[in-house]
Amino acid sequence: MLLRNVFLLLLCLVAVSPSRADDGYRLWLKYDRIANAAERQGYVRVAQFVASPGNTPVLRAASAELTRGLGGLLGQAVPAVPSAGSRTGGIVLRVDAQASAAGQPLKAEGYRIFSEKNNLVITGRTDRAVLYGAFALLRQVQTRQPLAGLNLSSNPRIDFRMLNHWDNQNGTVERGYAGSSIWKWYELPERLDPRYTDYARANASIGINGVVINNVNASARYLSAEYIGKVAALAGVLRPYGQRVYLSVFWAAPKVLGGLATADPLDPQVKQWWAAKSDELYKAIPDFGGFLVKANSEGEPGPQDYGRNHADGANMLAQALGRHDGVVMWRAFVYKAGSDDRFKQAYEEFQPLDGKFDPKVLVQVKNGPIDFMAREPFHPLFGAMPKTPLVLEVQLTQEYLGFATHLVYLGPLIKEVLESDTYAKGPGSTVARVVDGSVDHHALSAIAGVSNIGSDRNWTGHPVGQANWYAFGRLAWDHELSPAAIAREWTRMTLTTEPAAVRTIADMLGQSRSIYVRYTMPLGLHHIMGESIHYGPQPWLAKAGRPDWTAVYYHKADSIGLGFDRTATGSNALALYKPEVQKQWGDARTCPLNYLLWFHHVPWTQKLSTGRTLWNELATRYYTGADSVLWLQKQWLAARPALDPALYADVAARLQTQRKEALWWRDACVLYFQTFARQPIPAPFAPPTRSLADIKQLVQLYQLK
Ligand code: BDP
Repeated sequence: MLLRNVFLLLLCLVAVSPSRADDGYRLWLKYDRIANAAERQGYVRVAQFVASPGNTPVLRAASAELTRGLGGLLGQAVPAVPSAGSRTGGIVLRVDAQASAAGQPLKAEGYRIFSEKNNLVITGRTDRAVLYGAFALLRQVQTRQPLAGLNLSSNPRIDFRMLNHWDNQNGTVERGYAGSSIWKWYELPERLDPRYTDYARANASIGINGVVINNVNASARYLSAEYIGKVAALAGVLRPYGQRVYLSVFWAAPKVLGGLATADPLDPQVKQWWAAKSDELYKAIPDFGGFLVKANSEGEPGPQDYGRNHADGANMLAQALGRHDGVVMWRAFVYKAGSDDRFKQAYEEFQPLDGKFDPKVLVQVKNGPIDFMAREPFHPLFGAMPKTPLVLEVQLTQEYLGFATHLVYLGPLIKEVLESDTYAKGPGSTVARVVDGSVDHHALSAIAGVSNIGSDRNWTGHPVGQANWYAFGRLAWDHELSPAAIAREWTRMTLTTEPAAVRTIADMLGQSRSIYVRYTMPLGLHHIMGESIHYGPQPWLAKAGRPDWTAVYYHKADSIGLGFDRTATGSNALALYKPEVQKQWGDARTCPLNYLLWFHHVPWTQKLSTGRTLWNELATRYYTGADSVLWLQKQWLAARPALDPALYADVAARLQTQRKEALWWRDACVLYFQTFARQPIPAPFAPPTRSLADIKQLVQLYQLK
């Protein structure tokens, strides 16, 4: 009897666990054995060993990744050897100060992969370049591209490719939805969680080379001797993977830590405090990257507290870095209470300072003028500060895009900003080219993504959040890549290589952001989400700590119409853009519908280019947007046979929540705006079955303490 039971139990176990459930920990670096034997053999012929004559920590990391990755993919050991000798059929890592591609010298981090005497050579001018080449070669195999005869080269278009962690010293993450911080400050510097290395590998695989490890709302603690030791330990893990560590700094640190009476940037003692602090940092971390600063923004202290401006503050820090090879990234996310239009404030404070910044300073600008909305016009500072290198900051953590609950692939959002034309130096002066320095010939260039990474086993909470980390890195390296191609690449590496499923999933990813916009803030609506938590709809929010934290400030619904007039008859924020851009958006009759309510107060009865009135179009978008979540569910179901069961179930469940919450958004917004438009829900859509009061109550729950 006992034996029979044991037998049955074993049978059950075999039946329910055909393979180890995919918990997402390995991200896109899965390296599972290629199932098709013939395909595998094709790779085996050209990847029999990895020869690495150089021996730096970075090259050792590259070689280890290749032996691990190829070993897994090919299902057999791929040994690392010091030199190829007379052997062929392997991979050779070569640092070559003269390395070039197509007759052009490679950049310091650019790589080339080519065939030589029946070996594949991965070369570049630095060991970091070779590391990036190693990951590129692995990507070829993971996405099943041929290796034989490969001739591939790539240069990064932007120098500093940064992840900004909004992680706090107490382990929480500001706007983090994937658990707590991955940094374990109380264990550092003695214990180095193995997860740090896997994090560094993932970053390196997509070309990220800088990590700001703490929140922009910074604690002074990180600048203490005790914490510098901890940060140095982390820097030691990231260094072999080509990543430098940066710190967000608390402006008043000289007071809090140094006991000074002031943090005035022009005070000699303050200057001296920062210079000594920089020396201390560089002694512990010789390749320390520099400082990120949020000052005089949302209550943070800053130079304006002493009657100085942002340039005074940033330049003082740049001078404190002195001879060290570091930079200051100074954020332009500032807005004051009481202005007629928050849209204009960063521009008004920063644009006049163009030309006043130290050469080591970059000004970091969010993609849009308000705050990481699901769709924003590009920030008017892009193209308006030709003498200052600008960092583009995008948000990967989905603060305003459904947390880790809604499936939203951000590749299209990031690309949309990069492709926007500022017309700063004529047509083609895109945000991408402003940021990569090519429009104004800057020596420094940088891009930053606010991280969506946390302690959840799968790193990002929503499995598709991984695609956002991935797409950010790939676009930071090369903004010419297409988000669709990146989605396919990520899907192949992470989920499945089955062609029909790859198409289905990439299609879902490609549509997901515009679906989200449709059921939350269509036609250019913005900032109508739940107060403080920024989750769910709250378009009726009329009272908050400040007027520009309400929803009514932005949508301006009244009996006549909807939207914020930012033309000359309104706040005139549109005038901050070049005339060509003003022309695109300035006339309500020709303004693209995606931006309409960003710039115009449009009558409810106004006919739009779709042939519908504003009210009918708005309702149609809310209804079709919410119903498109059903389409996402159908697609996901269609891909099911090609997916790991645990992963399938995880996303399927999140999609159910997404559908439910898309209906909240739809019902909340159509019922609320209907009180102004006073028109019926257009056919063929059925009016919501609940009342505005019902939905308010539901959403209000999220505001309860
Ligand atoms: C806002 C977030 C806030 C951040 C701020 C920032 O709600 O938590 O501190 O951005 O970027 O969107 O500084």
